Amino acid sequence: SSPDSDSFTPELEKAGLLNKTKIAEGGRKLRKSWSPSWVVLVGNSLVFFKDPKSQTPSSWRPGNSKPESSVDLRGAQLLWANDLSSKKNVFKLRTVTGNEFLLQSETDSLIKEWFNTIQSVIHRLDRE
Ligand code: I3P
Repeated sequence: SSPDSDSFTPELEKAGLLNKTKIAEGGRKLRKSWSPSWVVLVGNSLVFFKDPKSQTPSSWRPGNSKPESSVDLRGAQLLWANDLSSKKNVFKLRTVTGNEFLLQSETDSLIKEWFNTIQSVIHRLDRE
């Protein structure tokens, strides 16, 4: 794509279904509550949507799907965190504002891809 479109259209890097729980908000610990989330990595943000499988077909239209929340990856930290859960394949994402999320998949290859892709975005932003 042209330099012009690059500067205006954030690049969609990755999208898929992961298990998610938020474990801290502004540094304050939260009670874990795992649920499936449709996760989209676009530009400098990780954006969370409701699990599309739990929605009615009519609600799952691009214009109809409001993000549940979104995370700015600038200055974020990413760590494998199998010590923080009884589940396998868990990593922790911590934002500069002290929000912490665990993300998990039963599929080893899938969670590794997510980890590597998010890590590369964080490192790119660190260099800017
Ligand atoms: C939690 C729930 C979580 C579990 C968490 C439990 O119980 O079972 O799935 O986390 O473990 O406390 P509740 O539903 O009563 O809140 P994992 O699945 O990640 O192990 P934890 O407290 O040891 O983190």
